[in-house]
Amino acid sequence: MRHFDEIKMTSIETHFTNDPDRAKRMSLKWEDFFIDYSKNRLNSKTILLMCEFAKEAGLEKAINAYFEGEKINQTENRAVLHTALRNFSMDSLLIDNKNIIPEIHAVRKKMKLFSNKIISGEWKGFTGKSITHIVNVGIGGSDLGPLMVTEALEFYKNHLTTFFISNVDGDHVNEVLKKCPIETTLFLIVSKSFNTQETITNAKTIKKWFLSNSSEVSLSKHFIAISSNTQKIKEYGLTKENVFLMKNWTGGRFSLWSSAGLSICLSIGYENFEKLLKGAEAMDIHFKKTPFEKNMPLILSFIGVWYNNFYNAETEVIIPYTQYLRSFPNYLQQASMESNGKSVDRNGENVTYQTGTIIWGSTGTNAQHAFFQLIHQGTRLIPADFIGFKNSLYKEKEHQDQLIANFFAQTEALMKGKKKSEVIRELELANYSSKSIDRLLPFKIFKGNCPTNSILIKELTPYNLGALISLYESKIFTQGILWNIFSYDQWGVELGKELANKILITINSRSNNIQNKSTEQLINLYRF
Ligand code: G6Q
Repeated sequence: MRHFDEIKMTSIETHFTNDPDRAKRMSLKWEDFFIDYSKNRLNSKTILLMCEFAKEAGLEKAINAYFEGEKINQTENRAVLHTALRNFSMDSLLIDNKNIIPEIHAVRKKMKLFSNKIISGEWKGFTGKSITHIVNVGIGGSDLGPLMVTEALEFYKNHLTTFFISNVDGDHVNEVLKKCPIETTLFLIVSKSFNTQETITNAKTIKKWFLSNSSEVSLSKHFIAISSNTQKIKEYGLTKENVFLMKNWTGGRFSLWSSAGLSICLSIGYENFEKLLKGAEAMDIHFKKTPFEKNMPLILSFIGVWYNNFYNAETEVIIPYTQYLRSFPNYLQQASMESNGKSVDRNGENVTYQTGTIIWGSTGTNAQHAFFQLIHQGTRLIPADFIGFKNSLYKEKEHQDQLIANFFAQTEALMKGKKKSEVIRELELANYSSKSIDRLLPFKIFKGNCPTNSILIKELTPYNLGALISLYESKIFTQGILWNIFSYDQWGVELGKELANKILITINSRSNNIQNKSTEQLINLYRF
C-alpha cells in the first residue's frame, strides 16, 4: 500500500521520463510472443513487490500442485488437469492410484482416426454419402472454446462446414437445421454431464428431426456423444463406439483440449489440432519454469491484480486486432469470470477485497468505432490488453499496415491523451475564434494515462493460438492463488441450472410453487 501511495499520482508518461530504458526493461520475449507492458501505471519496484507477494502466497507450490494433479478443486474434490491433455512428454500421472496418461493417448488416437475418416470421406452417412457438415451441440464450456478456436483457425479449415448450437432457444436449433443436409450432417453432442437442460433439449429435438426422415439404425452414422456420463448416453441411444469420453478432472471451460475439442479437430485436421495442444504445452512449460519477473502469465496476472485491488478498476478490456479472434473476449469472459468470480476465500471466509475482474472486449479496429470513446474520455479506469499479429495470413500488406498502425496508435493515444496546449494549437490552426476555443477546450482534452499491455505475436498459427490461450489460463490460475480463492468450481452456474428447472415445472404443471410476485406475474403472462 505504501508503494501504491508513492506512485499512484505518477503518470505513465512520467514513468517513461524517469526511466528511459523502461520499454526495454518492461518487455518480455518468448518464442513468437512479445509483450510490452511498459505503458502501465507501475514501475520495476511494483513488479518486484508483486513477485514477493506471489512467493508469500505460495505460488510456486501451488503451480506444482496444479500440474501434478493434486485435488486443487477442493469443493468438488477434483484435480484440474486440462494441462495433462496437452502434455506430450509425461508417461505417468497418477490420479486416485490410476495412471491417466495412457487413457489420454487413447482418446487422442481415437480422435485422430475418427477425424481422418470424416475428413477423407471414408465415413458415410445413412444413404452412403460422405459427411459435409458438422454441428457441435453444447453450451458454456462445451461451446465457447471449440467455437472460438474453430473461428480463430478458419484459415486452416478444410471443406467441412461447421455450426454450433448452444442456446435452448428453439429458433437457434431450427435456423441451423435449416442449413444442414440430413444425409451428410454429423452431430456432436458435447456435454460432460449429459444432463444440461439446453444441450439435452437441443439433442432431443435434433434426434426427432433426424428420425423423421431416417431410422434408429442410422443414428450411429450421424451422432457422436462427448461426455463422462455413459449411462445417459446409452439412454439417448448411442453405443460406446460413438462415444468420446471426458474425465471429471477436465473443467468445462478448459475442455477444448479434450475430446470436447472434436469439432476443432474435424475442422482443421488432427495434425493442426496437435499443434494447438503443443503450443499450449510450450506456454505451460514457460509458466512452470520461468522466473517470476520474466514470466508472461505471471506479469499479466500481477498487472491485473494491481489495477483491480489498488486502483479499484472493475473491468479489463481485451482487443484482438484480427477478425479471427472475434470470439476470444467472450471465451476469456467465461474462463476468467467463472473461475475467479468468488467472494469466499479458501478458508470459507468472506473476502474483504475485490476478486474476479469483469472481462469484455471486441476486435480492433471495429471497437475503436464503438466503445473506445468511453475508454478514452469516460470516468472509469479500464486497463486494456491489445493483441496483434505481425504477419497477416493472406499477406495483404496495405490492410495489415493499417491494422497494426491502429493498434500501436491507440495504445499511444490512450497513454498520452491530448493536452490543453495541443487542443488550442489544433483549433487555432483550423481558424477557430478564441471564444469558440474556450468553449470547446474541455470537450477536446483527453486525460490520457490509460494503461495497456501490447501482446504482439508473429502469426496466427494453431501452435501460437494454443500458447495464447494457455497464457490466459495461467494468468487466471495465478490470480486465483493471489486472491486466495478456489478457481475451479462454479456453484453460481449450477444454481442457474436448478432454478430454471423449478420454473419450468411451474410453467408446465400450471401449479404455482413460486413465492415471488414479480416472477409469478411474468409466468402468468407467458402462460395465458
Ligand atoms: C464450465 C462450466 C459450464 C459448463 C456448461 C455445460 O466450466 O461448468 O460452462 O461447461 O454448463 O456443461 P456440460 O458440459 O455438463 O453440459
